[in-house]
Amino acid sequence: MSRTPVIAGNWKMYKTTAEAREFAAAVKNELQNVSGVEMVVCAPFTTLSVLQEALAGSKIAVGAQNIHFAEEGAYTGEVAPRMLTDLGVRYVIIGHSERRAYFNETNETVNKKVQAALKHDLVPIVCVGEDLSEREAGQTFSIVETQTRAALAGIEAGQAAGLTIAYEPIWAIGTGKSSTAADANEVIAHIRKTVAELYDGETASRIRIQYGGSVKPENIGEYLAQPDIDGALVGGASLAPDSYVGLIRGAV
Ligand code: G2H
Repeated sequence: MSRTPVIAGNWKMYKTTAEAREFAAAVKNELQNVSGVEMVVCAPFTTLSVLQEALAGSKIAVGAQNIHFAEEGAYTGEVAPRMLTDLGVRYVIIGHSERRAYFNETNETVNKKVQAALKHDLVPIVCVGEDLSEREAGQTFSIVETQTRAALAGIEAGQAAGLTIAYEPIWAIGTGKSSTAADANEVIAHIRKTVAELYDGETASRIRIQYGGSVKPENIGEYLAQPDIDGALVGGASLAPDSYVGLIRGAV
């Protein structure tokens, strides 16, 4: 089955509302005629509303970088799924390694967040990936398999097929060191095999699995040429409008 690639920018903790508006104005017309690729920008909560407005009428969807799993409640500083859908947000990154490392996210909270996102028709971009010591110990496959199984626990096949997984080896994030396309494809194929074991071949052939970690316009084509890689989650190289446009052009 052919899967439409998803290219998602992850702005992390960058950009004010004015900078977000400027970005949207610069990319909107440039990318108006693009087809065959889904374009997403995952922005800080404070710029989501402005981006939704500035990108209205374009093919670029807006995503968040986190959610809380509760419907609402006394959770100071948190944002509920329906607060995102209220803005028209479509995607949400869940379990990024920076959140696992700095904000105590676990496989269990990732699963709760995936369930909450799906309940509200948000498309989760679920991040998995090993760190350097795990890679050197030959544990890459078992780490991503454990994370994938945990993230998808209790999720039905139909819903699993519609979500996106991002394989991001932690040692390649923001370091300039990227996994080779062939190595990334091998790990992603293993994640797809895990999905097939959890559900069935049909679900595994529909779910989209991105690569993330120092992707840029110059190397995105190599990743997307691999049979199992269905797009990219891009941090640093998604911030400048020219670079974001370059990523999209490199993907089609
Ligand atoms: C990995 C990636 C985006 P970068 O975190 O999720 O960031 O492309 O800067 O390595």
